Amino acid sequence: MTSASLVSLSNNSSTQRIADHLKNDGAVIIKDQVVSKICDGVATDLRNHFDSEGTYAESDFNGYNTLRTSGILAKSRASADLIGEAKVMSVIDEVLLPFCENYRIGSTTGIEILPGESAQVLHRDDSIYPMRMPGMEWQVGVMWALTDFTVENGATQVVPGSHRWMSERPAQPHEIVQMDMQKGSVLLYLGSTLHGGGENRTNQPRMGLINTYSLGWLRQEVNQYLTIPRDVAMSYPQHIQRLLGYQAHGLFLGKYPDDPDNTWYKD
Ligand SMILES: O=C(O)CCC(=O)C(=O)O
Ligand SMILES: [Fe+2]
Repeated sequence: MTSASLVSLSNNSSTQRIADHLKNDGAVIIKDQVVSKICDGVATDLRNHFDSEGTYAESDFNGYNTLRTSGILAKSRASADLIGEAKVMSVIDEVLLPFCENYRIGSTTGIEILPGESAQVLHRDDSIYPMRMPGMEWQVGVMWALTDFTVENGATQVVPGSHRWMSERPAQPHEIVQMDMQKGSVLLYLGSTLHGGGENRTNQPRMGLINTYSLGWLRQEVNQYLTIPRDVAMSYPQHIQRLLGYQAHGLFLGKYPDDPDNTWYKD
């Protein structure tokens, strides 16, 4: 196994190459995966939400100089181009489909780190699930840069290789990596990889959108059925409906009467 580092790959890299880095290193960046216009559209849609409700989630974990807004598909139609982005989905397929038939959105969260915010505690997003099984991943996190991310303005900190640590210990400073990524670039990281928001030492905000995707037989981090009104969910293309959870896992788990794919369910 090669040693772990965080690499930034060009957007014409193969799905396999990107997935290999994600699995080996615990995280990987794809540069310029979408045009900045898409990010600007999402940022514009979320602006009012950041301003009106962005402080509601303040906490020791989330910070007190960071605005957050969630349930993004109810707030930004443009976000579907990021949440269901084809290349990212193909990479997640490689990581999660060995362990499930389909996967879904766990959470969708806009995060604006304001000037003066300190670094977030390093954590594993999959600690919401009360067990770990070495070699098996529960979820993948995807952080889209909606503005340029820099080491100075709070680019996400990552500890490459930490998904393989067998016991808990604090990361040493030399193990923590922070990399710039331009608007439209995307950081993919395993649910078991230590990471956290960076310190913002500039006078400009840093805005990103984190979406998590978890195995289809796990409970979703955020209950999407009670978060995204059903008529809004149904107004999206089918691949987005599926990601929200409108699909069974196999024939039996999560079945529902009007599932277009599951004609077996007639109860
Ligand atoms: O804002 C970031 O860069 C990371 C935030 C994060 O990891 C989290 O809130 O779980
Ligand atoms: Fe996180």
